Amino acid sequence: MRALLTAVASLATLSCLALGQNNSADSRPKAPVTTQAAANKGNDRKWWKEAVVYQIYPRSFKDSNGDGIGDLKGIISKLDYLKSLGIDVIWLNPIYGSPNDDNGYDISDYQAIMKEFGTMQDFDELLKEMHARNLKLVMDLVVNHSSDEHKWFKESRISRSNPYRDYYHWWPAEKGKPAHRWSFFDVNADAWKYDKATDSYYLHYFSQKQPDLNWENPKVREEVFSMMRFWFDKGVDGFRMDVIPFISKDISFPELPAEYHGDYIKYYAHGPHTHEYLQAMNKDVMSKYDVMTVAEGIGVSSDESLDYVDADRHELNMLYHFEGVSLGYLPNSRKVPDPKGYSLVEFKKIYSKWDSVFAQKGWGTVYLGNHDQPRMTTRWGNDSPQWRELSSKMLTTFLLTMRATPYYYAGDELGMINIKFDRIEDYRDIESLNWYQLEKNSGGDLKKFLEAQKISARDNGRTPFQWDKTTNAGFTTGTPWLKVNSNYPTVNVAVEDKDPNSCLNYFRKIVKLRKDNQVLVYGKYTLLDADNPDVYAYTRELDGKKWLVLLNFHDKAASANTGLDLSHAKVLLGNYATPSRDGKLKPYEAVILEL
Ligand code: ISL
Ligand code: CA
Repeated sequence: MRALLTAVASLATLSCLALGQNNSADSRPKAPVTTQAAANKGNDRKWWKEAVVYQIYPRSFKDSNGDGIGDLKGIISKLDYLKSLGIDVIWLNPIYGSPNDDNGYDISDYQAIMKEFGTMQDFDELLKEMHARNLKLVMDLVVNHSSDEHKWFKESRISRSNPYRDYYHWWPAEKGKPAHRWSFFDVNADAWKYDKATDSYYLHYFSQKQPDLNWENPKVREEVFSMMRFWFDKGVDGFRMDVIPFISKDISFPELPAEYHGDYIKYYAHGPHTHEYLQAMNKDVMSKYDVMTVAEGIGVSSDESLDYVDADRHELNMLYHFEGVSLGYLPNSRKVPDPKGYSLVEFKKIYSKWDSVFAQKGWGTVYLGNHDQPRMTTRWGNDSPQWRELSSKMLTTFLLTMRATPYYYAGDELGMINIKFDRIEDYRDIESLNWYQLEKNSGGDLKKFLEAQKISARDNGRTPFQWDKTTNAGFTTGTPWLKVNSNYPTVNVAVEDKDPNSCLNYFRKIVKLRKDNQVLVYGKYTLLDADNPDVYAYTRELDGKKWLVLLNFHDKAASANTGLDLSHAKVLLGNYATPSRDGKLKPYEAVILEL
């Protein structure tokens, strides 16, 4: 139990995600790049550094056929909207064949499209139409595990001598119970599942329907690499790599080494061959295409991140850390928010530290929302009617002005907020359902658990996208797979499109500002007034240009003490009609000044 609690704690201390983008006008298949060394030296400029990545959770974006589930045709029908945002890259969560135990993160066919989402023909059309609009497509690569319904696993479990046996991690029962491993999504939090057919246990870091692939087997690596080439040959522009730091395991499966002190996530991210496998992947696959890659940097600390993204190492381009999004949860809890809120001083420290990691080499990412996170406005801003729009625009300002590729989550441009379900029956996410069961089995306080989930549950970020004020926000004509937020009559694309001061139009403006001004991409970042508990202040500098970003994270007026002369400052963008020019900020005020 103690191990379980610490592991859950370490989960809470993680944070989650992000991706990058492009600017080459287009075209597939891509010409092989020269040499990786020439292409990727030091701090060179790259399309994916200059990109704004926009993440779509396909299940929740737009349903074209009334079955209540978003699909590829739905996305195709909204490409002009996506283009209108000014973004460059779209990252799609998994759209492959899947029985949907974990909404597509359990893949049964890596080279097919999920039935609910459409056909390969729809996919080809989507890619073609995106490229015609100069939008790049990044797919999700989920290769730490497959579905138990994948052909490989079905074969693997038949007999100990099956040719696919070593595609997964098996432990023969006659050797006794294997050393404990913790599982993210298991009602007993146990990552070993006994399988009668061969009297053996198999490993599943995630749900029982997500067995871990055995990367120590060269055949598995070759299968994955050839599958990646299949998608790159189609013209896909990159991969976001799901829990990629977990792929390599010590297959003797020893007791947890003492140095990890019950911190399974950290242990999982420190397998013996991770970097060797990523280098092989780069050499055999990525180096042959002009594509971008971003790791879900789960379990990776700031001082290890360059091992993944230093161009000289020929592994990946970017990584998204979990330190930022983990702030403000109570230790040893299932993402229970600290009643005192989070400390802005800590927040600034974390993002400034991560900026400094990539000051000379590699490249960073920044995000506040994704499909594993609650809505950013609820979690990091203020979702009350009075402050929703202002705080949401303030957070958008932060994301679009950092020296890192922004990964912006669909719906955040509208200022969407958490749905805050009262009942467990409304949840669909395996994580919440499983944790509820764990809580119940251990006699925990279910009411308290449900209160915490209103802030932190993943389903808050997965409710249907809000298009207009018609039934179900125009997402579906049927019954949506997850309830629609009741604020949809006012928070939606149709309404915001017409309002020059909406969150949506603010997002469009700031994306354009970033795209037009490389100072926001490559400019040096300097944190000012670090101890100010209310204001996040920083400058960005490039080629003689100096811009100042001031963000008030709280609902009271606050002043920034930057020590800079603001008398000639010019306002470039702000979230109030009359933006502050003197460093005295209104509640949740955001302003970008040219000095
Ligand atoms: O959100 C999380 C941490 O706050 C975890 O729930 C999450 O499982 C973890 O970050 C790993 O995430 C990725 O792999 C999972 C999948 O459920 C997530 O959606 C995915 O992003 C298993 O494939
Ligand atoms: Ca559908």
